[in-house]
Amino acid sequence: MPRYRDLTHTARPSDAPRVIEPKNPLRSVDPGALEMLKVAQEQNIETVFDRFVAQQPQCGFGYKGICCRICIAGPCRVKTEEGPGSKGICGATAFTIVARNLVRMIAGGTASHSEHSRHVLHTAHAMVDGEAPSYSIKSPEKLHKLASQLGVSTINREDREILKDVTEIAYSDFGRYQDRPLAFLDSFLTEQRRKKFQHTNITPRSIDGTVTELIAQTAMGVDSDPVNLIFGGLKGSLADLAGEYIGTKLSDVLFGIPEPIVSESNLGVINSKMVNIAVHGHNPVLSEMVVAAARQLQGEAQKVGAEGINIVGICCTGNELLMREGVYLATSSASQEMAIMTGALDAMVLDIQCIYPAVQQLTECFHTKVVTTEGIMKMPGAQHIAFNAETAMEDAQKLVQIAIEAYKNRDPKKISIPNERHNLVAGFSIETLTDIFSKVNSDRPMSVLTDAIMNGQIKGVVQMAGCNNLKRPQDESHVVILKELVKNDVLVVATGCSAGAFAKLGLMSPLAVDAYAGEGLKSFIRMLEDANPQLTTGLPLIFHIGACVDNSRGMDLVMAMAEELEVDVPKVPFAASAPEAMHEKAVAIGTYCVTMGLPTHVGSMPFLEGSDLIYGIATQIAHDVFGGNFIFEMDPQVAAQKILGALEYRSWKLKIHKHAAEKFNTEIAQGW
Ligand code: BF8
Ligand code: SF4
Repeated sequence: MPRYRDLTHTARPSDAPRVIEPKNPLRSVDPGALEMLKVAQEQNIETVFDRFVAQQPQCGFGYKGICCRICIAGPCRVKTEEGPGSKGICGATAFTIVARNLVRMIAGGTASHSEHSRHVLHTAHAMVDGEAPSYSIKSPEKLHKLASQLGVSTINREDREILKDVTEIAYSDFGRYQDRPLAFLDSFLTEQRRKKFQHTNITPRSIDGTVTELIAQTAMGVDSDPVNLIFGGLKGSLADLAGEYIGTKLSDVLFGIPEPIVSESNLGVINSKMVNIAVHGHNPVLSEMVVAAARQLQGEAQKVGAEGINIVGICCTGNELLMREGVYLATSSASQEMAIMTGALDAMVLDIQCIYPAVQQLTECFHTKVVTTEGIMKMPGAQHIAFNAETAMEDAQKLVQIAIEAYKNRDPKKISIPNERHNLVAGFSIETLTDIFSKVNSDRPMSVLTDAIMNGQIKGVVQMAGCNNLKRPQDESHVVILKELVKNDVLVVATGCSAGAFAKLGLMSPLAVDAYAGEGLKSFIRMLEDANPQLTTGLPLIFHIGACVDNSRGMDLVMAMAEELEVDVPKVPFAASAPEAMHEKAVAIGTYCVTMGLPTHVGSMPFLEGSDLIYGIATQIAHDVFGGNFIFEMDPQVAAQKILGALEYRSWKLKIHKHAAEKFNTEIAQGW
């Protein structure tokens, strides 16, 4: 009998409620947000916390995914177990309706990520053509590496020429007509994953084409086969991964590979003596320019009596700037309104995604100027300045000037900045991690990580990602799971608003290693520090690998580990967790994590409980076919145990298979 049995893929979630204390508006564990919430309550200002409570209880049909609005004969709801009420008007049953709704979420997430990446791609392309003079190739090293991955020649060629070829490949990945796999996706898969995707017929042919196909497949009267629908969704999730990969790689080429950098986080980074500009959204193409323009215009701010200009980040554009420029991360998704409520935020510059329409509504009470910049993202009442690659620096300067003007209208009586800020170290690209490992073993850097797992010093790697979702208190699940994992010697890499939670609460600092890491993890991190005396920042408890699109970095990491271990991904002791998943993007990411072969915890229940069949596919059949599976668990303590169980099972099995292969001089068994 095996010592461990991984039961997570057959387990139902614990009976923890889907929404805890639904009528309690105190829904955060972030002290900065809680302090602002008091101000909001005193001044009778409505926030996301009030609106969450007002929505309770949320629609039971929606929760289960059994409401269909795909055609206007509907909305149809599956109301009974049997008879005409058990189907929609067209006869669609629960499994079809649940599957279609889920797949449309994946298509939405894929469209979102790829639209972001397309913007980075357009900028790179415009730069190559000499039409985006404010941008340059900051990392020729990354460009060359990417070119060689894609089979683009670099010999005796100018960097711009190389980038031109790379952008053309990326464009054809978005909209190719030929029947070929996506070049960016294909460039980093293990051979076994590539074959698995071919055999299961989920290799996407183009990103845009896949999104369109999914919308068509899920339209009224098209696909009603739940398995075919879900496999369509899996294909969509791989298109999502390809889109992310393009975004991450090209952002690194244009703005530099992130390197360890010191910064601070939480609302206390807003400075009452300076002009404060928050960049909020996802796209570094805009925010990098705002940072550059602010550096140039410090003098203008001094003319209006400020000490200078302070750029702070919110959500993923905050993550992008944090890891490349050391820009302070003011706050994360659920507390975005709180930045305005400090009364000291002069402008909020927006690009796309995760931006509450409420931020503009709040400016009725505060002087903050809200400015939108992208054609697909406008807000009634907000100013719009179209941001173009051709005129990027002038546009960014205009945005900064708006903030400087707004500074003059500040009401000192309304200023209330929480005294909450924490030091952190961010900026861990795969290149940086490899570099750090190479100081221990220069021939096989990744073996430093995999050996530590094989000899039991650490239990494995968990990639913590995803949003805030107020079904539980903001950040609580991220933090509870993290603490349990690191106490049990798991190496954690983090992205998005999960990274935001750790940054805001002081967990992303070298000091947190002593406070929270188990002995094995502590000794591993200290060993890396000792081998890297040139790293003046020290190493943090959690390795921040970026924004949500940078979940692709995690996939690079797991591929490198798989290669080092000579196995496919489902055998690598690596798991993913989105403790507070919220956005459609998170559904797409979670799905590709499972498809790539990872145990993937999700802490907010997606809308699939209306069909046992779909639930079973996500949690069991996925495991049989791809080696990855969803672990739906709302209770963070229980979730942490399930994730640990999945890691232990993998390393236990891997050790046995490695041992057997050595003993009998055979290949490592590839089963999972
Ligand atoms: O893209 S983690 S709430 S900000 S969707 Fe949004 Fe979720 Fe935050 Fe980053 Ni990602
Ligand atoms: Fe109802 Fe079918 Fe139309 Fe959906 S597609 S709304 S189930 S009739």
